[in-house]
This record gives sequence, structure tokens and C-alpha cells, in this order.
Amino acid sequence: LRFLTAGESHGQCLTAILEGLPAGLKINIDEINQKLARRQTGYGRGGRMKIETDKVDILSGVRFAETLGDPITLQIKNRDWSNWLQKMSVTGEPFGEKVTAARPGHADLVGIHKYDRKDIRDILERASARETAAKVAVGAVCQQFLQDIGISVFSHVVNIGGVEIDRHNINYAKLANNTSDLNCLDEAAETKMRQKIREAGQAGDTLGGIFEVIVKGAPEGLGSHIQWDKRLDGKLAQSLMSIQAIKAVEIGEGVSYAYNPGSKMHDEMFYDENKQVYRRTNHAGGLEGGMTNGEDIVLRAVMKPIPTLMSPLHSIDIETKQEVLASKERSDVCAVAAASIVGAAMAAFTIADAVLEQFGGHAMNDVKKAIENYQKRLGKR
Ligand code: EPS
Repeated sequence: LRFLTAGESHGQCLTAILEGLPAGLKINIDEINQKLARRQTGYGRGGRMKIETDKVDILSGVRFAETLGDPITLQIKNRDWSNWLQKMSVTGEPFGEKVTAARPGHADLVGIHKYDRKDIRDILERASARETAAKVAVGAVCQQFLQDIGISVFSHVVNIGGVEIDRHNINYAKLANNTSDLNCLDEAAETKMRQKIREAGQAGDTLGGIFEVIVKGAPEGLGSHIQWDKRLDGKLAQSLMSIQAIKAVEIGEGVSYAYNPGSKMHDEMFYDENKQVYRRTNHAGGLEGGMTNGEDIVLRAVMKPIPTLMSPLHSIDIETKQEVLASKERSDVCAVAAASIVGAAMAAFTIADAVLEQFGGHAMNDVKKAIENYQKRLGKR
């Protein structure tokens, strides 16, 4: 399974090509659009989200609401493009003012050097997290594949700007249809998060945070210990780390392993006639030896505060080399809730890829048969 995306933030559209899903998977476009709408919500989002209403067009690979096994082309139009027709024109001479004051923490400066450009817009347009809409569309299709074989992928926000959820306040049953616009399951923490975002916005500042992805129903044995690039923990880490603005990824209670002895951290095994081998804890986050162990997969990702500050930081002008304040663009104060939806999408793609690597098949029925046979061998119902 693989995908590519294309498109600039203020260009005509975003496009993704997803290749490798089996034929015979039912596709529900409304569900893809619901995920796209969910990614657009979030207290702390900027003016752009009032312009966009993301909807997917499927241009290939699906007929009568079923996959054909062909590459699937997904397209999301940028409604804002109509305001950028000249500045983002494919033909003609450069038009409009150049962006020349690089933002610390952004791709601006290195991008300009590496790609030999004179206008930071040539870099920021593609570095922009607008591209994550395409990732979510891809992930939403993968989530439909996973759902069909009993695997569900959820996410929720656990920290914004240092305001942390209290896990005692959380009802995990709400993961499936959480309507909070911060995608947070702890109402008390959410109120404080809003306050924190409001204060940051007023100060011209931005906030990052942490989201958690939980995958339920993944069979034991996805990924492999035998080679570095087969380890599913590594692949999942990359899939989250590759999301714009992510600076750290944790698997299970990853950081705690540094502070506690083995006796406290490794998940002990027990035997039960019905459950067979089971564990009472899940510190490992469902991954041991680079393979799923049948427990929930739990991942966390840290998002940095967005680099576009309305009270800009010290920087340099790429043209004059003078010390200036970084450029200001319309942007978000906080997009951790949006990133949490992207995180679930990227994890879904990676798990779907691992399923197909393990069970193969070009037809949905063949994939299901292969999973059934495998589960039978393991003695699972
Ligand atoms: C972004 C800047 C803002 C965000 C954008 C990501 O866009 P604009 O520059 O048009 O105001 O709203 O996010 C999206 C457009 C989106 O769909 O999530 C950036 O610089 O990364």
C-alpha cells in the first residue's frame, strides 16, 4: 500500500493517489467527508477554516461505491484558490509581494537555500499543514478497509500548551463519537485548554500539545522482528513523525521506560481458558519486538506550537540579510485537535499496509479468508 499527495496550500486543489487496496471494498464518501470536516474543527483555528469546506471527489479506482483494485485518486478543492489566482498562477511572471522574512521553526529558510528560491512562498505553500487534508482523505479510506476487518482507529487530545487531561475523567467509550471540537474527552481539561488558547491568541502567541492514537482489534503479529524496516513500531513512529509540526512520538508508555525498572514496566502474561494468553497492563502500547501483540496499540505524538506568530520572533530577511521580525501570515493559534485527526489517518494507513503485507490478496474476500485462517491457527475466534 502506498500513497502520494500533491498540491499547494493556496493552489487549485490537493490530490492523493492511494494504490494497493484490494478490490471489493465498499467506499462511503460521506464518512470520508465527515473525517475531513472533523479535521477542520478546533478552537484556535484561524480564518482559513471559515473559507474552506473540505469535500472529497474520487476521480478513479472506485465504481458503484466499491474499490476496483486500481489506484484511487482523491481530490479536495481549495476554495481559497479563487483569492490566489494571480499570486499562485501556473503561467506568467511573478506577481505580488515576495515573502522574505523567514519564520523560526518553519521550513522557510532551509527550504529557500535548498531549492534555490527567492520567495519564501515557494516553500511555505507545500510545507503548509493544508496538505494534511489529503492525508486525512487517504486515512479515511484506509479506516474503511480496517473497519471491514474489525480494526478501529481512534484519537484524542491529551495535552494543549501544558494543560493535561486527567485520565480519571475519561470515558473511553466516547472515543468512537467524540464531538468535542478540541477532540478532548475530559471536559474540565478542555475548558482550561480553551482558556489557554484564548490567552495565547491574545498575546499573539501559539500553542502545541499532545494527541494519542488508539487502535483496537489489530490481530497479533502485524510487523516483524526480523529486519529494521519490517518493525511496525518504527513504521508507526515515522507515520506520525512525518505529520507537519510533530517533534516527538511515544509508543505506549515509552518515556516511562527510562524511569522505572523492568519489573514495573513489562506487561506480565496470564492464562485464561477463554482469553488464552492475556495481559493486565499495556505499558508496551500493543507492540513487542516490532510486532502487534493483540493489545490495543497506543501511540502519542507531540506537536510543536505553530511557527507563524502574530507577535513575531527575531529573524533575518533572506534578500537584505538584515535582522528583522519574522513574517506574519494569517494562521492558527493551535491546531492540535486537527493534528489528532491526521494522526489517526496516518496510523490507519500504516496498519492497513501491515495487514496487506501480512495477508496479501487483491480481493477483499481473499484478505478476509487469509485473516480467518491465521486467527484459526492461533486458536482465536
Ligand atoms: C497553515 C496556515 C493556515 C492554516 C493552514 C495551515 O492557512 P492560511 O495560510 O491559508 O491562513 O489554516 O491550515 C489549513 C489550511 C488546513 O486546511 O488545515 C500553515 O502555514 O501550515
